[in-house]
Amino acid sequence: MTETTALKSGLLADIAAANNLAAVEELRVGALGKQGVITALLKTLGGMSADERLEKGPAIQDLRESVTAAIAERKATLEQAALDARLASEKLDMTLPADIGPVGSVHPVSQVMDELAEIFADLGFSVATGPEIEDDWHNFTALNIPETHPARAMHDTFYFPDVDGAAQRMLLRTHTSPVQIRTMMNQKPPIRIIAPGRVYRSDSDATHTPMFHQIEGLVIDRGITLGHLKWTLETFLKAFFERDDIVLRLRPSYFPFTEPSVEVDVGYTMVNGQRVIGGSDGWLEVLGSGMVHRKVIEACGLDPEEWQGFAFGTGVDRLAMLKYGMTDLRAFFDGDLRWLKHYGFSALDVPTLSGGVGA
Ligand code: 2NM
Repeated sequence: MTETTALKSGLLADIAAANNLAAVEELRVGALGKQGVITALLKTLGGMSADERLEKGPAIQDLRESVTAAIAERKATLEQAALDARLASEKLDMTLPADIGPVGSVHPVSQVMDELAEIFADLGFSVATGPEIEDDWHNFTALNIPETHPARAMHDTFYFPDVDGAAQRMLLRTHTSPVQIRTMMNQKPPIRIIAPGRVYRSDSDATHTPMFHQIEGLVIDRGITLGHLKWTLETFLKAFFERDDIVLRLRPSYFPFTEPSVEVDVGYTMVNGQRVIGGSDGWLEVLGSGMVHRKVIEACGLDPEEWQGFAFGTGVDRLAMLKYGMTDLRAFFDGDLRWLKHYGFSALDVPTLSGGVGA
């Protein structure tokens, strides 16, 4: 065996035995690096006679090629093994249940707001929003609420301190009606909107919290009548309570911003000592409504001879209590995890008309 063949079999055996990339690299430097044995042999070719080069050259070239190929192959094998090991150690079984610790829930107020948006979207209404800090004009004046109206008394409204030079006194909106005012001023009729959101009144007992949630609706078009109002509210209440035996009772009432004004009661039945919506054993007041007062339409820059409409309003918190059976309003805002777990909804139970709004 020549020196070259011996060197070749020795190097190939070493390469095959190298069990990590660092060892392969060490062999490569030792053989093919600047000071490597093969590099040294290649350098001897230059000093050989033509005959000697013809005799020894092919074996040296073969040695270089074989060792280069063996190193590349061993390197690739070890890299693939390292990748396989890493993939195996980092494997995640996506079919296992996720362990994400305590899970939150959707608050009944949010759930009911989503249900209402879904129901009214189906009737062609869009959702409108506006500022919770309002001025006197949008919250009262435009709604035909005169300076002397009791709703303006200090004990009901949270006013901000007067600011010198300010055009108007600012307040926390007492209802979402200013959203309807802003919409009528900025959007051309026909208008079909609902305005859900937080409202504030200086009032606090078992059935009142200083902040609560309201939803109001507004339709403005030509030739709108009380009949449209009644159909809309009946359709809404049937969808919301998910019952066909909903009975409405309309009573004449008074609001400064509607004429005529109508209070809407919904019938209930006693089941195991509990009031259940449906039937007509007794009545619960659920909505205020009416035909929008012509002074309100005028205040928004519209001609009341051309445009008429109806509006309605109700408390979201109260609707949630009626549908889901809570008895104490104050618990809504206590942030008690046990209450939230009991009355909360899964984030995945999105209300849909096909699947049931109160999933
Ligand atoms: C209610 C009851 C009756 C109402 C009226 C208006 C507006 F801006 F169009 F005049 N918005 N909301 C309204 C009418 C609200 O809540 C009990």
